[in-house]
Amino acid sequence: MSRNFWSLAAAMMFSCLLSPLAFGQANYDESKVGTYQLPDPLVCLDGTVVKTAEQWEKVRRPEILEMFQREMFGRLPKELIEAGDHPDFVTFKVFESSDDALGGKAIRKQVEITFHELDYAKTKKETGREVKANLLIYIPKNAEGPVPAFLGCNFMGNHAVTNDKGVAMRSLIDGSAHHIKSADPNALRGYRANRWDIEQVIDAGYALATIHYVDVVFDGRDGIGTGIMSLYGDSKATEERAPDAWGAITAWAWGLSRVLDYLETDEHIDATRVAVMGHSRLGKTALWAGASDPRFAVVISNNSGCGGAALSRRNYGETLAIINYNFPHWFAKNFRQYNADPNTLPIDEHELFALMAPRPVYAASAQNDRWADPKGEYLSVYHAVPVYELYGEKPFDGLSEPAQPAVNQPAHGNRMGYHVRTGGHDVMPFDWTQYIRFADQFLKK
Ligand code: GTR
Repeated sequence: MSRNFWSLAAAMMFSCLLSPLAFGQANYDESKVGTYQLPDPLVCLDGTVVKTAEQWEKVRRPEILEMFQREMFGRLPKELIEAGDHPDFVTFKVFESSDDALGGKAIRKQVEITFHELDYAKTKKETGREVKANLLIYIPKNAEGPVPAFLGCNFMGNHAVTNDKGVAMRSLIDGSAHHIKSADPNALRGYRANRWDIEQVIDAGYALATIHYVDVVFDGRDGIGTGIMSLYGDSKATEERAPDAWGAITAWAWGLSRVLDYLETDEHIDATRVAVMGHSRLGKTALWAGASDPRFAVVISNNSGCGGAALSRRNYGETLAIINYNFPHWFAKNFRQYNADPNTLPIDEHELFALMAPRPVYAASAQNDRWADPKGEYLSVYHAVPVYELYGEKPFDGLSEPAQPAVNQPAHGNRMGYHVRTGGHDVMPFDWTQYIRFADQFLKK
């Protein structure tokens, strides 16, 4: 084993152990979860009960979206809201492509995304303050195009999702989830290939698109104000930002929407058929991207846990107090108000799922990933069902019961899906098989 291997392993173990140790005991006893009452997604702030999809879309959905922005994830800066989709200060350049990738099965494309200062369209000047991100895309060669796609952020760089030596490195090792430092930039090449079953995706006729989230904003306590946050908004450090200003998850999600802007221009991809998917903190990001940008056709959360798929009101595994302490940069500062008593939060995560309706949405848990509260992840899906029913979508049997579907027995309903598999916090080929099977119902012509 190389020294690099051991320093990587030590760094990973340290970062995994840190959170639970620093915060005393997380509860893993179902009898101590506590009693709670979830906010009703179908009751408006003025007490009106939502009876139609139209009322949901006009009144209640905007109310819930506003509360998620204000109280939890934080708002985009005004100028980004005003710029909408396809902002003229974000540009794309294909800098590499090959039609002989993955043993000849796939086309590989690499696109440099440049986030410019706001007045770029006027000045056309590169000021040296641009932020750049690399987008990696694999497109199946044997499928009739334009093809549907899976899109997600990755943790350790595009070169870490595959052993394909053609993938450019954007060097950034610092600031990725596990703070791995190594003198050898190649140390991470293929390091996370196990989580990205690209062959399975390609063989199923989907493209795969991914960016390294750290290209957008650094993932660390001092991440606020870095990356694109240094270009847009008030660029203040974590503790100085406005209570409802964006956290890193909002920035990463906005980055995913910009990737979708690019995909809309790519002749190989049908951008109306893109599933946004993410694991863990990037699963939280995928959910928030899906809620914020209705162009995402399918939304998938893999083991996203607290602040993602899991109900905040259940005292099981990671809690709001723990997550806000460990990761103060992920959410709006307002979110911390609910540390002591999540029951006072005006929203809960079932309503994040409801924001996707009627688009297909999926949550996956892992049996040993108790930190993420698998049952709480299921209950969010279950409690979003009434909103989907406004659209006449009868949920599949397995999703109409408060009891979690059995382990390794995916419940794929009409537009909602869930599974819990054996194993731990990870993305496994089994997970991809389910996502493809679920997505096939909606994204295959
Ligand atoms: C953990 C964190 C989780 C989850 C995970 C990850 O430390 O407590 O909420 O997001 O990191 O992203 O890997």
